[in-house]
Amino acid sequence: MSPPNPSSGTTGFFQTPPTLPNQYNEDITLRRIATLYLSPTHLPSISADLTSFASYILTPAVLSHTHNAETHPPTLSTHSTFGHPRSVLTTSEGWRALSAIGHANGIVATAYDSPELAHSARVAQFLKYVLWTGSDALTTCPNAMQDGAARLLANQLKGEISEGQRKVWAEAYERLTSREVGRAWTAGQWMTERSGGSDVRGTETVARYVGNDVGGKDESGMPLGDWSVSGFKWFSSATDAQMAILLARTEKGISAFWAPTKRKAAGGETEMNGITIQRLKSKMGTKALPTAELVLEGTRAYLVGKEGEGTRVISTVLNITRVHTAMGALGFYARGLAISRAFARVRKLSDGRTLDNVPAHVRSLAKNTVSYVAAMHLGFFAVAVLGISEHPEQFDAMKAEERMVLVENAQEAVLLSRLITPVAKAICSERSIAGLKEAMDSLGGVGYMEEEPEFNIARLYRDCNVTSIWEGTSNVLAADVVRVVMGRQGRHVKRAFNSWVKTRTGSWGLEWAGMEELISAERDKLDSWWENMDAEELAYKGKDMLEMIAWIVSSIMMIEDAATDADVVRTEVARRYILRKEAELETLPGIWRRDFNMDQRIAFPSISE
Ligand code: UCC
Ligand code: FAD
Repeated sequence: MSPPNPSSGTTGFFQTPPTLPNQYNEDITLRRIATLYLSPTHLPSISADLTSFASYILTPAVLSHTHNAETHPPTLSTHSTFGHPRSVLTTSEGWRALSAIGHANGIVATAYDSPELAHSARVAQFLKYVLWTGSDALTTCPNAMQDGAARLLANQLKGEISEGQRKVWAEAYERLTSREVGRAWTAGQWMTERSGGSDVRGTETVARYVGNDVGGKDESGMPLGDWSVSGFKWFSSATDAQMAILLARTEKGISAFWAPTKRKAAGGETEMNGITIQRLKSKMGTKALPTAELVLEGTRAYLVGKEGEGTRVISTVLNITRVHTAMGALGFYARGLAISRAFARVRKLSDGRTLDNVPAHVRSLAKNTVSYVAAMHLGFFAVAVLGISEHPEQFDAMKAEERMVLVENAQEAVLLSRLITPVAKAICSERSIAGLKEAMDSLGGVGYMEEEPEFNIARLYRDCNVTSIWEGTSNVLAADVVRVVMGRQGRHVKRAFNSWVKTRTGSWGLEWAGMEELISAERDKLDSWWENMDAEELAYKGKDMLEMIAWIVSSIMMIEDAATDADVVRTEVARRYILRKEAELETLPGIWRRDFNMDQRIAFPSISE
């Protein structure tokens, strides 16, 4: 037999490119979560919107923005040709286009302008957010702080503030919650300084009261604030935002401030509001995001909340941005797995099999999928209780069958939200990073390549890595949970969690008895940690505690999901997660093919049209 013709750059074997299907239709976990949390009244219209959005964000037009943003990082001009200092930040066209898509599609606004959805507006918002994250290039970061700032201002507008301040913040709130491109604002969150990001007590930025007589207007013609802030901020990601919430030291301690980033100069032209961008950060990922160091010199600002209570005040922003971080991480993970599935459907071995028929490969994918499903359930439970905590009266007034979230009342949801938010932020981030690494490996060398915006898992992986750092590292979030369970509200939070677990596990049929026992045992163990350890010991074991809480919440929600229709595959996913190692080891010799068949059903759910 004569040897075959040699391959060349243009002849021989070429891999069939994968096709990414509509992610909302294909990702059964997303669709089941939508069904679990959205009432039958709202589900059809939201699902239709998500389906069309999921198609749109995979179009070449959108992905070209992603590619442009990723390959054209922001630039900073610090001086003019003639040597005058200036801070001219230029972001890419792609970045600006993605930001506009986010605003127009209500990535933040959905949580504020959909009163008919009440508490489930948050679920609708974050279903879209998870889809969007894979195509976006981190415009969700300024969006996250925009959302946190909107919630903070909404709360402030309900309280006693001066008429002048009310006017300024009402305008800001309206812009932060707008879908109108050009009118909508994003926000920065300036907490971290060289002295510390986890611990902000060493804040060296100082605010001085200067009163109202100083005058001056911001870019939109509103009077500038009555405080003057000076200092240095070590990390500012939303550097192109129109406003920021920041921390600064006053005579009474650390205080929170609201400041526009631009103002009118004496000659009427627009200038920075006493802000100089010292330099842009050089980062592993989040390349399109203009993360910078800022020098503040006489930045005019309004005090938010009480002087000296800045950390508590800004925690409203933190709790929202932490949910965004969890959801962003899951969004990267979701897209990574979607790419992994698409690739496995087309990549052929020399024996003609595609990877979705290769048992060892499918087993890895199935394991990764189980971890994904668990993290998604944890994240969306955090979203659901956040939503209720923002609409307590409506929730309590609803009939049980309309609520769709399995908690007793709004008060329980508020307490659970305080406990679950840091857990979800830490665990969803860590799981997503690990899962994306595996997803990347599942494409072999192609997984490490960056050319195709549609299949760039390397970018998703780089970007996802920041999620376990910003908005609090995992140990710092564990310390936050210690603060919660040991603090003033600790007794109520622990009682709410224990009662929620008991109610849920007590509501299942006999078929779940074995699982119920395991979950109850873990809850008892957690409770004994809470009761018998002091704060120091609990913080020492903090990450283990996060894992325990996450495991309990994920297990419960996975069973609730599977139990809605006794779905065989969802039941097996829950079983595998809950039994952990045991489920992997129990396979008896000779019956692995049965397990492989289930692996395939877990990893490759059929596409719904
Ligand atoms: O990283 C950042 C932005 C990145 C971009 C994000 C984009 C997201 C989208 C992603 C898409 C992919 S901004 C920087 C974030 N920085 C942090 O997260 C800081 C981490 N450190 C902490 O969380 C610390 O726990 C601190 C700084 C919040 C608190 O430290 P302290 O000074 O020890 O605070 P205290 O004294 O314990 O707490 C002061 C008060 C207490 O209330 P009172 O005064 O009533 O006793 C606390 O209970 O604040 C309350 N408090 C909270 N309340 C503290 N944390 C919270 C909280 N999370 N919720 C409610
Ligand atoms: P440190 O606080 O010095 O922490 C170092 C290590 O010590 C960590 O592993 C941490 O877990 C550990 N540690 C610290 N304290 C404790 C403790 N009490 N218990 C146990 N372990 C502890 N910040 C902003 O304010 N605004 C932004 O827009 C912003 N954007 C960012 C963008 C990017 C890309 C990055 C990477 C960071 C950004 N940050 C921003 C900063 C970020 O929030 C901080 O980096 C983070 O909170 C950690 O603070 P640090 O860097 O000072 O680390």
